[in-house]
Amino acid sequence: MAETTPTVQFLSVEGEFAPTEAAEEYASYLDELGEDDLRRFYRQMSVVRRFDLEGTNLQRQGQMALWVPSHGQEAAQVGSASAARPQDHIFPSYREHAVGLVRGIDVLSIVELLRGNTHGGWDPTDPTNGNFHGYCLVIGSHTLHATGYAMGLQRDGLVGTGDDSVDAAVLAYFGDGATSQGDVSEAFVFSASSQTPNVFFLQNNQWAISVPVRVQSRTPLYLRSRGFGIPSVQIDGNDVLASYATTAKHLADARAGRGPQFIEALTYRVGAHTSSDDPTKYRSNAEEQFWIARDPIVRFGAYLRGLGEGDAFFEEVRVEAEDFAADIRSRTLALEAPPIGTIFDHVYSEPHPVMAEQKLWLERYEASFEAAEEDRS
Ligand SMILES: Cc1ncc(C[n+]2csc(CCOP(=O)(O)OP(=O)(O)O)c2C)c(N)n1
Ligand SMILES: [Mg+2]
Repeated sequence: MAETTPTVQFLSVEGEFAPTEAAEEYASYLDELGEDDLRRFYRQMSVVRRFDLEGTNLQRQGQMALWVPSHGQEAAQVGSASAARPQDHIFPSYREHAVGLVRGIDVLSIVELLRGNTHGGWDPTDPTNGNFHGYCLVIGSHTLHATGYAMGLQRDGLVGTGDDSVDAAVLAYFGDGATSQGDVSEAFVFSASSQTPNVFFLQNNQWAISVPVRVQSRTPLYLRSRGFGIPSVQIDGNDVLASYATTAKHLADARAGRGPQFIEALTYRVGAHTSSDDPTKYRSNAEEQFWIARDPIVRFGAYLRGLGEGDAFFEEVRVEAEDFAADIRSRTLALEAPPIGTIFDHVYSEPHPVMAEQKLWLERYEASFEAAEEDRS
């Protein structure tokens, strides 16, 4: 069945512009892209690739409890996120570093989150954070949050007005493993029932930790949503143009009030699931090499070279990515531990007497060690 799936792809593995038949209906969306946009796609994918490497290194050097690699998924993320408008809302899972970068968050806040310095990382209500909502580690649950949020947009009259600066949609990212969660099916039901402005963007990176996608689903995952009445498409997720064009179209449909849409982006998690995982225990080197040969950045670089981009541009991007990583490193090393009492600060949205009491107790308890230390010296 998978062999006959009509996948949307614009760029061949070698980086030549060779749209598949399924790509034709999306081709006009590429007309919106100028040369600067194409260069920005390459730049952002490269910067995030380097950021991801720095995150991995910093975790190994004891600077973070955990790191979640995004290596390999840059095209799926940069293309789709670039198709969103400022007023759209984004609900990520936990691997969407490139999406966060495109939406304008300071990605150091991802480091702060995974270091345990903050609870949420960034404030999604801060206008500088591009409506990029919090990372969600409870698999699939945020597809329900995204559906609820889209219901709100609908009820606030922000869908289908015909005004490009007003109409909004919600873009939710999740993984192949998440589709096995009941929450995702429930999100599909509610979204289809209310015809909410949702685009469900699945990054099928072939693995849910150590469980391969073929075990989780006997049919291609893009077919899943159709049983719920949600139109769907499968794309080459390592082709940034396919990711951009399909998301642009389906977000436009959602904003216009044509209901929820589903995109399955075929990609690969090249690194470990997280820094706590060792993928050599469950997958083969041959499989990894198959996907590394389909690297999204190498492919898009070849395309840009074909358009006439030269060494100077690629060197400039390399230096920018290095500088970006160096800046992340120095700011990470300068982070200070937050006061211990902050763990109680956001348990309730409003002040709570029990939390206040526990916070005071913990602060006194911690201070007692300092007092004991002073007595000894
Ligand atoms: C509700 C829930 N069940 C189990 C887990 C443990 N868990 C963390 S990541 C993961 C796999 C998710 O795979 P997928 O959705 O494909 O996303 P990917 O990590 O590949 O991006 C699981 C089972 C969890 N975090 N939440
Ligand atoms: Mg996965």
